[in-house]
Amino acid sequence: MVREPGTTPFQVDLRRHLREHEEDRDLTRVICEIATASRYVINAIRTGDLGVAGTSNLYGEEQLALDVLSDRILRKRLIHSGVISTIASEETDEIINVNLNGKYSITYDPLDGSSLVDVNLAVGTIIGIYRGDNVLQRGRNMVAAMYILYGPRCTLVYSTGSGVHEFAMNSLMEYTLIQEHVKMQPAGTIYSPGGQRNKYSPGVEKFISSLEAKGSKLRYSGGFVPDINQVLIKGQGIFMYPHLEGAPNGKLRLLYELNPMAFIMEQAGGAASNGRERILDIEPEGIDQRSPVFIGSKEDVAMAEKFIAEFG
Ligand code: FDP
Repeated sequence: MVREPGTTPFQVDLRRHLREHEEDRDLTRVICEIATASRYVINAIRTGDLGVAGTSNLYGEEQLALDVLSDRILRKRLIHSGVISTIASEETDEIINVNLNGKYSITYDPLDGSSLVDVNLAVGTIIGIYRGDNVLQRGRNMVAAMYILYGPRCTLVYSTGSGVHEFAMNSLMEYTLIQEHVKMQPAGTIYSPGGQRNKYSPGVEKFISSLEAKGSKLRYSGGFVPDINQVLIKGQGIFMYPHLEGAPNGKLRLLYELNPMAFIMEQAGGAASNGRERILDIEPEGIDQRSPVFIGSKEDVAMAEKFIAEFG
């Protein structure tokens, strides 16, 4: 549903938005369970001890590292939904069969960028949703993707294949609509480059030089979710974590990180490539597969592909 200008979109909460879009009831349930789980994750991030797994807190209780805790919170809610067949989490890196009759399967990174929590930078949760019991398939088969960004504000972005919608958590810890149908401009003026530049291939180096030459500004936090969110919500620019000397597949994980973000970016009119082909077309060989990524405004991604085709 496209809302008429002049209406008050901030009144619309996530469940109502899904209902208005006539989403499948079970899919609505999954998305709402994840939204509920994120309340506990944000609470853990904001108030939890910054201990490492296996140590004790002030009260002598054993602590869980935040990423382990976030994984447990999400897994519990997903299982509780009753409609999940299979889950694969970046934290455990194994496929867990939950319910033979479940309608959906989930890939997730419960707390991406967890190494940034101690320096108080933004982190996030990334989710990919497939119909059926198979998580090891091309990203283009996904039926929905979402992420939650735990920053100064907590925001949730989702797509079920008909546009990208942004919500913010209010004082009651409910998500209310900020904007519908987020759109990417064809070219951008910000860039967010991961990895070490002295390990870039000649093609990537030339691409970066071309961005600098056109006056693009560097905008990089080191957290995949906030860095992607910046490009998406500004509606322009490019994030990349390229192939590096000694790391031909880059760093980021196809199933847990790249496919959901590629799905969302394409839904917003942007593009996502490994430098040679669409991220969503890559046939995964394992759940821990990594891939280089260039994601954002279409023309910027096409330019990266052009430099890589020519110079490697
Ligand atoms: P982190 O290792 O802190 O969890 O995929 C994880 C990730 O962070 C991304 O959030 C981020 O974009 C990337 O790794 C940063 O990688 P480098 O450590 O190579 O900078």
